[in-house]
Amino acid sequence: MFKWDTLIINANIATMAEGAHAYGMIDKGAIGILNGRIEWLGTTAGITNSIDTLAKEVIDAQGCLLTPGLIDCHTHLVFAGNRSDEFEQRLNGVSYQEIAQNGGGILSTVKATRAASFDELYAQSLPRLQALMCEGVTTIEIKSGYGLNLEAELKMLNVAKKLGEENNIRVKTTLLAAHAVPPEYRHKADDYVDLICTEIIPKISVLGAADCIDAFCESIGFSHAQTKKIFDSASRWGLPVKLHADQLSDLGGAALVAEYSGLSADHVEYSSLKSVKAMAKAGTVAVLLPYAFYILKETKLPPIEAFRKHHVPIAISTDCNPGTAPSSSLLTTMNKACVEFSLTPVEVLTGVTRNAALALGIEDEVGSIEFGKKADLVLWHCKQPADLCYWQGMNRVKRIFTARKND
Ligand code: DI6
Ligand code: FE
Repeated sequence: MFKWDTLIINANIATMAEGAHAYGMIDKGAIGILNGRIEWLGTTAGITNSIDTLAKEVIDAQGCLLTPGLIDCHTHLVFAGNRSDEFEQRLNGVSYQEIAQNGGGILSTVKATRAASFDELYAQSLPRLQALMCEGVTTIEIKSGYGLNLEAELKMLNVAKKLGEENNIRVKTTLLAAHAVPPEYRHKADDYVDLICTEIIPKISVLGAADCIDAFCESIGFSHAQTKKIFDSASRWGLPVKLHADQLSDLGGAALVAEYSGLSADHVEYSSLKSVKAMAKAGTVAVLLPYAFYILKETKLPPIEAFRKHHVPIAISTDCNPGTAPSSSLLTTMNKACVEFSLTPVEVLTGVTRNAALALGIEDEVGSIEFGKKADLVLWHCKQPADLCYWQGMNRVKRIFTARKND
């Protein structure tokens, strides 16, 4: 009888454990995995038994880096259609407003997503998921928000769930019915908010179709008061909240989501010091989305120094979406977080592991390499964690370990 299913030896382990120094490195580390859980963690030299008798499979990492599986905690990965034509139009001088007036923007994706069958939506979304998985992403959050009615939002959420069931990845789903006002509610945004609160959220909650509720609180999205109504409904139905907050202007969104003890405030470029303090008090994570910042040529940086000073956990995510973040590369986003936001590689790796888990409320299960946590791990063809942020166009994944669903 073997003690473990898998034993990894001679790995340069970045545990990312809370309280540990920087990456929480263990040089020449070893990990024993049983039933998808980390059952033992130490140094290779600390193994006294004959190695071959300990596990069914022994992997000699030969000094390569081992990290927790990466977590992409904010994506709009499920959608139909393509907006490269808008990208091209914008580069030829057509404004966002003109594109939107001509039926483009979010609403063009809504049209395509509503028209797509479940299977078409699944097929179009799968390559984006696979691209992220190839880079070592083992947990992903996927939002709805291009359906904007119960039926189509549910279709998106069920596609997201099926993507998780059929591929070896943990999926957390988020209802983002308050992403935009659908065309049939034009000039009647309050009526649409009522529909979300009294029909969509209750049904989604009863069906268990989403783990969380999100909204786009912005002058071009939903107001502070409308967002509050949505959060009240979410609270009544027992669902945690998060928010697209203060991306283009300061509507006090980050403070609002903190008021509801929200999991995260996302984007947060324009958040005030008052909001930062409210987030610190509530334990709300700041999810930074440097790829959207880069595509929009935004110049207002998120209040990073204030987050550091007040110990607001920072997470990093792709925002994978067809408009403002056409990317399914978390590694590229990590590089952008360093260069655009001057975050350090330690902050960035923490932001796609431990703090991303915190932003999804699953920090007890994943996000760091610690005894008892799920064995979602990535072995890389490099030795230093900074290599993951540093070199572009090089996928260094050597092997991905994912705990099975029920482990
Ligand atoms: N903020 C954004 O930047 C995206 N959604 C959001 O709430 C835009 C999504 C899109 O253009 O399709
Ligand atoms: Fe987003």
